[in-house]
Amino acid sequence: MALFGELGDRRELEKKAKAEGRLPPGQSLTLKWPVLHYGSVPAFDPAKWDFKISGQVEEPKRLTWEEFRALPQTEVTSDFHCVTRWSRLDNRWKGVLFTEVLKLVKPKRGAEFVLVLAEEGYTANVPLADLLRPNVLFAFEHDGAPLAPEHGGPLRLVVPHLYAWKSAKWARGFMLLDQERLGFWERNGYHAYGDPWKEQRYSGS
Ligand SMILES: Nc1nc2c(c(=O)[nH]1)N[C@H]1C(S)=C(S)[C@@H](COP(=O)(O)O)O[C@H]1N2
Ligand SMILES: [Mo]
Repeated sequence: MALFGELGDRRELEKKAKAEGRLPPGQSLTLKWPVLHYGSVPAFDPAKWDFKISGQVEEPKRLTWEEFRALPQTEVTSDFHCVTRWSRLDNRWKGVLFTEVLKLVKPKRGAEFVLVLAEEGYTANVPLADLLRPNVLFAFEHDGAPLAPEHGGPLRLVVPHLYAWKSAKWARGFMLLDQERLGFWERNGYHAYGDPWKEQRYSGS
């Protein structure tokens, strides 16, 4: 009977989330946390890991794992919407705000676009202005526990107001650009921007 109990809870919570306007159109609520990515989970070696900021900056920057962990840390709570139609609410993330990382470089004029770079060549494009929001961060903790490797540990980007493919797992840096360059899923048919509230799922939608 526990199963019916769980289903009942989920439906109730989904109704509530809808009523509160927290569920974008076409999304359903999940209480679990699905694992979704292309390719395999990369191995993490703190001695070899680095984080690189490149492109349209006065001077490129490289941080070691130790240096990245020493940056000021913040906790934010946000909702997570996957284009495959599940949403997970109230995720508690801890990490380093994008704005904090950006302080380490001097962007050139016209650097309005970002290509986020992750392990194994995964990329995601996001306008710089979107990454400056106060709840966008590179996270290494979720709900009080270290981010599991399958969820992007040791470090993932979290961009709550866009579909979750923008929230690159296994992030290793980003490139500032003066022209938009499409990321991995965006080149494969997903929307260049990906606003879940406008259901910008696929390019042309
Ligand atoms: N590096 C990388 N990050 C990725 C992906 C991926 O394929 N590779 N998939 C994205 C998609 S489509 C989603 S829904 C979320 C899923 O995150 P989760 O597995 O932690 O739920 O990760 C995003 N980040
Ligand atoms: Mo997704």
